Amino acid sequence: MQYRDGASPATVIRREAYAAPAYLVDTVDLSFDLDPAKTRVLNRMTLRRNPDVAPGPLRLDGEELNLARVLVNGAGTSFKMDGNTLVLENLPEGTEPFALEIFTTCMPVKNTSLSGLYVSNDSFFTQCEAEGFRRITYFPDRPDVMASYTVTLRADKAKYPVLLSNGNLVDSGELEDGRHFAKWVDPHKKPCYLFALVAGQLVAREQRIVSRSGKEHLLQVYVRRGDLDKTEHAMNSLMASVAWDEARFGLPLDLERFMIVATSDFNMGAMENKGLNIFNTKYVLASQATATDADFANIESVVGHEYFHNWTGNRITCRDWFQLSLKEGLTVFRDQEFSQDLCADPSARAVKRIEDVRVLRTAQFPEDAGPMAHPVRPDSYIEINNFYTVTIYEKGAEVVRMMQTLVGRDGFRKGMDLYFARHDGQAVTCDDFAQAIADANPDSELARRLGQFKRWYSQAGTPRVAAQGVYNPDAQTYTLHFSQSCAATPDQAVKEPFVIPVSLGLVGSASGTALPLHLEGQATAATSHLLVLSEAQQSVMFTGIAEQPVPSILRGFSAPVILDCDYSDEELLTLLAFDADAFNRWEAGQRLLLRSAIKAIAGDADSTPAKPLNDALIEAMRGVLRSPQLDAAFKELVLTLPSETYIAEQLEVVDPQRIHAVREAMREQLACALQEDWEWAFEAHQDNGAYRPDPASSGRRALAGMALSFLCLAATRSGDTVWPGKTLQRFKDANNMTDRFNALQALVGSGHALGTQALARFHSQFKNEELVLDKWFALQGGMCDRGGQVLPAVRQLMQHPDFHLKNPNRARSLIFSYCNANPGAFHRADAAGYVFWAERVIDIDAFNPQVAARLARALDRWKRLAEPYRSAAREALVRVSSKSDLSNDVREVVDRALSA
Ligand code: B3K
Ligand code: ZN
Repeated sequence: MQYRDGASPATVIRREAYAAPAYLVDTVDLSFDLDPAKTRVLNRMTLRRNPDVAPGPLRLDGEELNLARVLVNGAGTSFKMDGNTLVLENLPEGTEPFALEIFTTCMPVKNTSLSGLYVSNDSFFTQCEAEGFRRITYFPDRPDVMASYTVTLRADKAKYPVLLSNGNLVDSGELEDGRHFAKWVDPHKKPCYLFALVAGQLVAREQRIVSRSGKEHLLQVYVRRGDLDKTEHAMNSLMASVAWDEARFGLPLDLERFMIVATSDFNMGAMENKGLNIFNTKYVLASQATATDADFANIESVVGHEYFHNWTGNRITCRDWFQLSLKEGLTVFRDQEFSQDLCADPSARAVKRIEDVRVLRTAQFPEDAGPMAHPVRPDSYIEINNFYTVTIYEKGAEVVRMMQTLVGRDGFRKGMDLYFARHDGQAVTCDDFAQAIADANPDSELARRLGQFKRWYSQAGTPRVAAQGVYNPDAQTYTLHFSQSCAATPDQAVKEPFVIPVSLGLVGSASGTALPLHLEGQATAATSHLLVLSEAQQSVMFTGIAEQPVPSILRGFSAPVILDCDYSDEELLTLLAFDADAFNRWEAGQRLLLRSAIKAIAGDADSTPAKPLNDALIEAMRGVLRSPQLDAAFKELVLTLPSETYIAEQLEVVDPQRIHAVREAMREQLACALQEDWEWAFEAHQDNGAYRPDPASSGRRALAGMALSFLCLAATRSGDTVWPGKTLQRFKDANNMTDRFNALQALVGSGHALGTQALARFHSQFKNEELVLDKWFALQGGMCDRGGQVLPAVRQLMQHPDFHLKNPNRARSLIFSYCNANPGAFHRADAAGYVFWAERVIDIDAFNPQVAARLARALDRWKRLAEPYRSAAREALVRVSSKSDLSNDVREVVDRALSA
């Protein structure tokens, strides 16, 4: 394999090879003279040998730095370079602290990778996780080296009036030549990946709060001047986060000042730098005119996520990057719980859970079954940035959730308390976390089976659980037989059984009621039971079951597994109508829809079945839509068809065009068969009051939006002009972005001619709103392909004056929407989609490897594709792989795809 010179060497890093650092850094005193073309960085550290490690040289990481001076205890010293590593051998003997001073310069304006110190819109920002600090100064760039930081920033005052870093501002003032300075001291020790600085023309929304303990804190949200009116929701979300972490986990804010800063050039969502979170504008800025309900919800959860990292990530951090899920899985779990706890009613909680599971199943399950499959705690990597994955984050969160399920909510809180009591201020491992939860709950199933439970950390792949029920009407017993298995993944041929918590209940097939569950020999009469699977095969028997039951298994999606159960259509209809568990009610509907899709896909290959859905299912869907009991948000989820990606995952051989055609036929059928119901749904879910992005009103808007898109679709088929006209009117009159964008999507998605007009109007109305322009590009990249017009349109849009490839949000909005999220348009028989993909991966890799490597993942599942797609996709991968100067990031992704 060939890897690009320069950056980091293309070595495989192995978890087993972990060695404690040879030197510890106690203090770091950084001085920056900020200049876009040449920033000077003076780094004065105190270090000492780690007494637990055999003496050796000091190795400091650095990348793209110009080294000017190295002093040890104030005097010059010899050093050598080993690739990018600065090696110091002649250091003072013994374990006494010594001073090391390093002076370097770097070029922020040329930094297009957005890792390290860079310039965006004339302001300075940093991004250090995972290994960006080495692009700022020479340092042992690893999370288990924790130090106290003092930072002095100097810059031109007119250009950079605001100078921020972690912790507390202890001094500031004027300098000569129109420059000024600010000095910051972080009271907490931290790993260098949590270092941050910001300098620029920014303004802040401020809020003073008093915590439970009576302490005062200052919260600030910094943005560009024109964006201040879009910061209220982010600030409210931050206040809610502070209150929630105190109430639910007893974790207070440990800083006098907590800052969020927004930037429009950012590789991911946000970053939890200590006391100075840096955010993608997408997860800060919102107004009812520019942001959708989904944007408001995402802001709430990302603000929460970064804030919660302050304890789970910052106070207790990772020993090494293999432990990434220690902070990410746990913090995703916490932000999911936060969003659920903010929901007023149980139905909204269930909706949130369904949305989270949908992400897991459409993104993580494919990852677990593809060439990039890796355990929640990986064993090796080449480029750590490739492992900020849905497996580490979302599956990691499910692993934490299972622990909570096994020890109970109170038990989990006790476990968290013990985790902090033991490890506050340390860099630890996933084992340490699991041990604390288990030790705080010694009588739990988790403690009893901890070793086996931890296979969730070490074994990749999605387990399958097969369930079969046997009812004995004479004995009135019902036995459920379970078996579990897990397919091989790259590097892991054989898997041992997992510990799988299966929450279940029984629904009477005739009565539709929840049946009391008597376990053999026990007198409990609950209607829900938690069965813990740990063997390859296991059974459970319930007694006193008076009628044939339908099993409701894996309630609330109690484990991240694929459940195979031979339900009849009637049984699924019973669950859809009666299951007390909202998640499984939704799941039953999805199974029915999926089943119809798969059957149609397998049918006559020469024609697309006009009506893949049978009458019973259509009637059931009508029943859900018209139900007076169910919430609008839940209805919208039930009536949303499984995605093309999710359907593809169920098939051995994937013909993306066939899947697309069948799914479109299903959409049309729902549109036409339920036309009157959609008309009713649209009219009945109007919100006339003031805009509020709460779950109930968002749900109504979502259902009304869905109704519009079905009505426009039906209209294009029937030639009706009333609904497209109404939709255009709504598009024009809407008083919020959700309704406006839903109307736009309905017109564009149905292929109606009015869509073009609306798109043009939308652009001119929002041409000064970056985040709205992203939506405009994304809509067009994700458009339903009718006759192959999407790719030429995407190529055309790349020439649009508002398209900027170097801005990650903009690149994602157009290119990712097409390559990663529009399978029906991307997988073309003429391979032109893949050619486009290869060109973009190579282009972007030249300036931003992290973003390029994400795009490279679009062809992960090429081996499952039917011909001619499969060969064409392989060719495109080979084309990228054969470039000699690829980044390690892209190289690792494409080579894994080709070799797995
Ligand atoms: N910890 C950061 C992600 C950093 C990604 C580096 N490639 C954001 C988060 O998970 O909260
Ligand atoms: Zn995170």
